[in-house]
Amino acid sequence: MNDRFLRACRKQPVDTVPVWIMRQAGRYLPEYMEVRRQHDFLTVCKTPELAAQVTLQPVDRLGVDAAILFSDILIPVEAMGVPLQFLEKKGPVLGQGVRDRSAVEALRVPDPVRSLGFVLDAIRVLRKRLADKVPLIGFSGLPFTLASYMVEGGKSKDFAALRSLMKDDRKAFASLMDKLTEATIAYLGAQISAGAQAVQIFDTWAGILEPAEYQARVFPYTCRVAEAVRGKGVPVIHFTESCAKLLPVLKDLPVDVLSIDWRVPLDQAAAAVGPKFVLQGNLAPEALFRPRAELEAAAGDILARGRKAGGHIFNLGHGILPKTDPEAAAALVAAVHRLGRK
Ligand code: 1CP
Repeated sequence: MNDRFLRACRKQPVDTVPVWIMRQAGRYLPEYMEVRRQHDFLTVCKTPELAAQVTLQPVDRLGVDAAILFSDILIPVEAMGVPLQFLEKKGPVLGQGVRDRSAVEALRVPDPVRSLGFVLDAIRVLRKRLADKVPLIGFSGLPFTLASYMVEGGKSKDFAALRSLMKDDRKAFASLMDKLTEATIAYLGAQISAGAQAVQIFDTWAGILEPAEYQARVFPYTCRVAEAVRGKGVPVIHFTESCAKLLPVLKDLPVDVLSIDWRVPLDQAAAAVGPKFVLQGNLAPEALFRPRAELEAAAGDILARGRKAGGHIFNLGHGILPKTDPEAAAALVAAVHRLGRK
């Protein structure tokens, strides 16, 4: 088996730097668009056979060192009682917005085996089909980012409703975070029992908060999730989209890997968090539009900076963009394997 990704997560020696790509299954792949012409996004997520099929597409085409389950961080919110739709141009739409105590009280903490069985089935199908070719990563949103979608009722630019709930009803916000923490721990535990070999926890929007507020009102919940998951014996990767100013807080996270967005040079991130962490990242997704020689030079620069960290897993600094040429993505993977050789 190609286990360089798991070995790197655990700081064991590797022959070359492992690489996978955030959102590696998705709209830039013609074979994904072919599946999407016949099925809407939620149907793909909820049909284990289809979810497994699109998960494997980038593994076959790009030669990445890990597969990541095809799903979405918002899938469990439906099981908690919030209606979920994905509209073609608008993105996710979630009910009326969970904006007061009674709406928080109405949320369920679901049993993932009963209400999210399709995700667990997809994981089981994938472990069989991958036959240990590469490891399978499971994932979940973290309470704060899930809360942001639930409170706003969808994507947001200013997070006004979330900010007012945090300011005006501290108890309701804390109780929402509590429920999401319990739900997330159960969901990730079920993914690991079904066969996920590592998990990535996404807190995409944590960077909208000041570090002190993040530390007091979000970080403790993230730690609860990370500790519970780590207790199950698989590596945990933490991602936030704008991590620079949070690094002094994130350096105390009980996780193995910190995924760094493209705004912070990887060696600077390493200096901020110390050698305890393996760092993941962090090529800007736009670099894949550059001529091949420039793309390789940019990858080489990131590999050099990554040598200053406690360990390095190559990735983009955020999700791959829909206009990316799949050939460029394959060239990047090959370049990382070549240039990262030990
Ligand atoms: O039209 C389509 O086919 C749907 C596009 C799409 C895809 C391919 C969405 C809608 N989600 C996904 C898959 C997805 N989302 C994965 C699959 C595994 C992979 O290949 O990486 C993962 C891990 C996610 C995670 C996710 N969804 C995050 C966290 C990571 C990040 O990018 O910051 C977030 C914030 C979402 C919400 C979401 N789902 C989809 C959209 C368009 C959005 C963003 C909405 C917004 O801007 O707020």
